[in-house]
Amino acid sequence: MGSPFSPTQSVRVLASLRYLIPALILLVTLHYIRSFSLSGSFGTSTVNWHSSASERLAKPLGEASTSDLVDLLSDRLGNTSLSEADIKPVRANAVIVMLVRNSEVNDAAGAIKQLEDRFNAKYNYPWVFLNDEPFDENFIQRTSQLVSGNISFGVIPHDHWVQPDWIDENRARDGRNRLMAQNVIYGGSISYRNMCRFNSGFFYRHELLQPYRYYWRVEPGVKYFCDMNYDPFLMMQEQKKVYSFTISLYEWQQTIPTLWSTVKEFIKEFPQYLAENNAMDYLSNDGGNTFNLCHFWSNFEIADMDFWRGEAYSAFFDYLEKKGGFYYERWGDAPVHSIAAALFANKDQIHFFRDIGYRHDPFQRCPQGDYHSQGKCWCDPTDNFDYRPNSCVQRFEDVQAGRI
Ligand SMILES: Nc1nc2c(ncn2[C@@H]2O[C@H](COP(=O)(O)OP(=O)(O)O)[C@@H](O)[C@H]2O)c(=O)[nH]1
Ligand SMILES: *[C@@H]1O[C@H](CO)[C@@H](O)[C@H](O)[C@H]1NC(C)=O
Ligand SMILES: *[C@@H]1O[C@H](CO)[C@@H](O)[C@H](O)[C@H]1NC(C)=O
Ligand SMILES: [Mg+2]
Repeated sequence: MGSPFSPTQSVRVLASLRYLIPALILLVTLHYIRSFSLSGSFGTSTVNWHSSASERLAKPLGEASTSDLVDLLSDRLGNTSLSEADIKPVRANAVIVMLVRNSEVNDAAGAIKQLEDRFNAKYNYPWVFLNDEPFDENFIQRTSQLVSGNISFGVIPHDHWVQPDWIDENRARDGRNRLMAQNVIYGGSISYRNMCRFNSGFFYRHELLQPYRYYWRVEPGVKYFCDMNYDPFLMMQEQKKVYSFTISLYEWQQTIPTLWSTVKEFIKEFPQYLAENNAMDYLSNDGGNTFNLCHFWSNFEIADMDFWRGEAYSAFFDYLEKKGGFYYERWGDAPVHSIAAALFANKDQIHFFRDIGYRHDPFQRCPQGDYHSQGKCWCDPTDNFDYRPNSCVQRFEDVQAGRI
């Protein structure tokens, strides 16, 4: 069993260089490299190419400047008209994003350190931290020293965060009291509702996220158990995925009493947004009449912000927003994102990361079998939420494989 995603050869050679040459040059280069590979194993030829390139540069490839690489490639390709413009970073247009409070700095540091060690130290994707108030010096200092890529700190625009004026506060208070009486977690919290609404409809509009397409959502305190041996952003891009998850479970019905009826109204009004090969059967056991509460746990997300920015989701979010359910009930960004991904994307555009070991209290998933060893995972493989009774992973897999 291989890794779930084999990067193309072109990506692998140049990913280790962290530079990408336009496709044409790439093909020529690879042809050249392969024609000199004696063992016939691509891995070996990569190593050969690395070491001979390093020798020629008289320095490790990681220290090569762009102009060094231009020289090297010009020489290899016998093309003297290459310029720095022909060499582009091999990374996706992606960012790692964390919404977090100053008071959570220790948990933030733990999550950052793990994602850097397991993945990002090799790729140096930028980090963006968002907060409803300015980050303090301590937070900035503690986090800046941990990251390998660029780092920025943003404050969320007031209107993207607070309960809108047009919300009927009496009705909202009744809703909070009702959930508190039912002992629903965060039932009485306004800030939690702000957070859910922001993550549903606003984070991808933040100024600091505008330059980017893909994002990886990270929460303070989460754990990453395994090494990532490839770039999941590039996998998403190459395989045209729009959304991905590690844990899938049932939502608390009390937090979303009218969400599904709102979804059905929306579909009736805008049937054009339903994807042809959608994953409705992941969300519903009766063809869409009722919601089975299955959703993807959104504290982990690697996804395409252009999907949220697109016509279907924008119309969907506006529709939900007008109903006021983020405040009158306690609609979570997890069911909102999940429903949208399942209905407006092709079911093959949703990816389950079987190879990512992940924990957000109180649940974790731990990769099994070869995934566990290939990722050098440190989690207990028997402590795995995937096929527990409260998990919807089986249903997702059945739907994706066409068994449901
Ligand atoms: N800046 C800021 N971040 C928040 C606030 N409330 C929640 N968050 C962040 O939003 C994410 C989800 O909140 P969390 O408390 O972990 O909710 P849970 O995972 O559903 O238990 C985390 O990244 C929190 O740090 C808030 O009031 N301000
Ligand atoms: C040399 O590189 C330039 C710049 O990318 C390209 O336009 C040109 O076609 C290349 N020439 C050959 C012979 O490959
Ligand atoms: C960091 O930001 C600078 C300035 O915007 C940019 O030139 C550079 O490429 C970025 N580095 C990384 C690793 O993203
Ligand atoms: Mg959390």
